[in-house]
Amino acid sequence: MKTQVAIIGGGPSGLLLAQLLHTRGIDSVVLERKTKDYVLGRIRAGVLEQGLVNLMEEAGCAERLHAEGIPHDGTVISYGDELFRVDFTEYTGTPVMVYGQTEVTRDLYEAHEKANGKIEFNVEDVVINGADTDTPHLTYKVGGETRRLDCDFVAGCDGFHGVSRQTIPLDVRKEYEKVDPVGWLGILSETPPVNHELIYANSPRGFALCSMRNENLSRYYIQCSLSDKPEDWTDEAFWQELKRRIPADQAAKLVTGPSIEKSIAPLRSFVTEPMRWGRLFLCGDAAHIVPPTGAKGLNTAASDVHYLYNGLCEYYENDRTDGI
Ligand code: RFL
Repeated sequence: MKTQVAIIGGGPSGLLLAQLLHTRGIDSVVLERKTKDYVLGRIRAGVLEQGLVNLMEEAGCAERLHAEGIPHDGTVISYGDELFRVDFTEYTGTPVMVYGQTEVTRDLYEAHEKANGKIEFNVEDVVINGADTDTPHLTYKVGGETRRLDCDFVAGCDGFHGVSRQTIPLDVRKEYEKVDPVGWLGILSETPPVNHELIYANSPRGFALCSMRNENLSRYYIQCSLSDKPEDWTDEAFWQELKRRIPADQAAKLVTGPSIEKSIAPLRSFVTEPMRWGRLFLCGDAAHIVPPTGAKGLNTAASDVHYLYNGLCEYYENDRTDGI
């Protein structure tokens, strides 16, 4: 098989890139290690900055986002019982949009399917060959059968645990990492959010975040010990601890309920360079991750996609290489 841009990873970076390239008539094939259901089931980001919203519009995938997303003009920081509001719209001129990553991915997959975009699921053993030549190709397995994909460029959108970054030789690659000595326990519950904007709470008992996905779906987090397991925390224990970390007036109106998802994420900051090696380009979590506390990961991933997409358009449309 041959394509112009081979995309490894069918997460938001990979699918967004594929969809944007499609709008400009540039062919791509996405290779995804997991099943579609698995990818669409992952609960992650929920705060979209304007740059990502613009890209979703450009990709023709923003209709539902505008209908169902909740624009937020600001956010609240609390310390003890004190609240301090930061007005994004006043300071930056743009709000952020609360819309789950699961929904972003779903919209991208729907658009990709509609456009007859090429994607292979359940791929194994992806190997990037000749990334430092003008004729790279990938080999991979599906159901035990080895396949080959020739391409002009490889976009490594395969997240932190993918193969793309590992392909860059160690004498070229530099990695910087900081692992914070705490965990980040998050739950999702079908309850109305405690506040109409996010509350980032600094308390002597540890950090907490009150976030949401929609009017009846809340996402709450508390800092926990790195050795904790999600099953160590009953829903009741979680709610009690959250209430101790947020201002009393917020705790009093917090609506609790059963969790429908509970997980602990490590808090890690990581960046690798270079992000380009020959014809291989890293995008998103493959190149850098930030702790989910900052709600930045998906947005920085989208920024990478923006630059790579524009560089590739310049290359294919105007025969220019300065963009890439
Ligand atoms: P992803 O989402 O990890 O997708 C990578 C895809 O590549 C596939 N893959 C492979 N495919 C083929 N061959 C291989 N060898 C492969 N290896 C991996 C994987 O199966 C997967 O489908 O990376 P991508 O696309 O760069 O997207 C990055 C974002 O997912 C990530 O930055 C955000 O989720 C981070 N993040 C948040 N970001 C925000 O901007 N706002 C938030 O509010 C926010 N909250 C969060 C977050 C991340 C969290 N994590 C990771 C636990 C909350 C949490 C809890």
